Amino acid sequence: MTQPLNIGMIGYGFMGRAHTNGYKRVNDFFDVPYRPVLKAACGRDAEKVKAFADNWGYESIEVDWRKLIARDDIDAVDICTPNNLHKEIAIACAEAGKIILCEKPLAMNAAEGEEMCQAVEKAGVDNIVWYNYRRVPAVTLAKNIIASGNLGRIFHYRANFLQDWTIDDNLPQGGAALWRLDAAAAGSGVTGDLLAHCIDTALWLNGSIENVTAMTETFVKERMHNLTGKVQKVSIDDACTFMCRFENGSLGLFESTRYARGHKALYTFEINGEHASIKWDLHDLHRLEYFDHRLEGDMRGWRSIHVSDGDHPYMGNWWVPGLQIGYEHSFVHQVKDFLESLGTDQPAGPTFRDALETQRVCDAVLASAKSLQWTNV
Ligand code: SOE
Repeated sequence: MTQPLNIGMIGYGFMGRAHTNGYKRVNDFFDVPYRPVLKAACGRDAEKVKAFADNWGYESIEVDWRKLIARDDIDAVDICTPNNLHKEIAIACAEAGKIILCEKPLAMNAAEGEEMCQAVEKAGVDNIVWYNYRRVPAVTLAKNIIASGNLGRIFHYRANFLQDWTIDDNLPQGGAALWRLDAAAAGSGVTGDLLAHCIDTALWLNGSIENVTAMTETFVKERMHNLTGKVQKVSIDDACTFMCRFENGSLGLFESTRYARGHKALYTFEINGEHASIKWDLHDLHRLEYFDHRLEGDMRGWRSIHVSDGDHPYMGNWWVPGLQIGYEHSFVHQVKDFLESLGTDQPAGPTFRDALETQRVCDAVLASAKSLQWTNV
């Protein structure tokens, strides 16, 4: 029997839409024990939140997140606000006994994240953070291949997340659309927004990171602030590059920027092991590239696995073998795994605790960029 699970969504931007699509689609394709019900959407602007609710099918709206959390008919709260509100809302949700799905990064920094972890663990509420790329079938397949020991000893982990949307000096910072450029709302720039994805995947695929050395740059030093109307200092990192050492002895190299002209969302990673290597590219997200040194001479070479067969992760529930799926399906998969895990002792990660580890790496990266020293995580 499928039980209803009443969702309260806080925030209605890009992520509010991506998550809602996940709630709406999941039961059409997966046999899970719960059926998300779009109970209420919440945002400060009543007109805008009403338009979102009407468009996506939420039954009601709230303009005060505290009222949403106080409602008895809300089982799970999805936090899709700017990062500076995650902690307060998550702790209030935990105290109210709500299930929590929080947008990444978990918090503004690790200290806040630790408080959030303690709150959910004390309350015993199920929780998850939306690091969605884990659930792209090709990335899940990479996880399975690595976990089977197929690559042997790992030597290198390399990841990039490149964009170009902030190059214009006249782009303002702050406000509903551009809070990612405002350190007071976002905490950091590309480190928390983009590298956090790369770090989450890396920790999942390759284990803990011991220490880092990093470099950041803010290319445009001042921007008009949408909330004050004044030209203000830009305090986020526009670009960040770091090297690290993983606990398994492998070396990591990560780069992220919003100044790579021509790249819109180029997330790539490559892992080189003793026997085999794998690489993945978000722009070709259904493919996993694999090289196996153990294959005989003529047959040795890079293989491009089209991760669309019925026995590939998640794919048996979609179309027929060979037909691919896309970005939005990673959110459907996250909802599916989360619903299956509810109330069990096998949480679908990344939990708040898992995401705190990513946050600690981000903090170490930013501290290293400031001190110009190697920094322990
Ligand atoms: C930023 O442009 C952004 O939308 C991130 O916030 C998302 O997390 C990332 O998946 C795509 O880029």
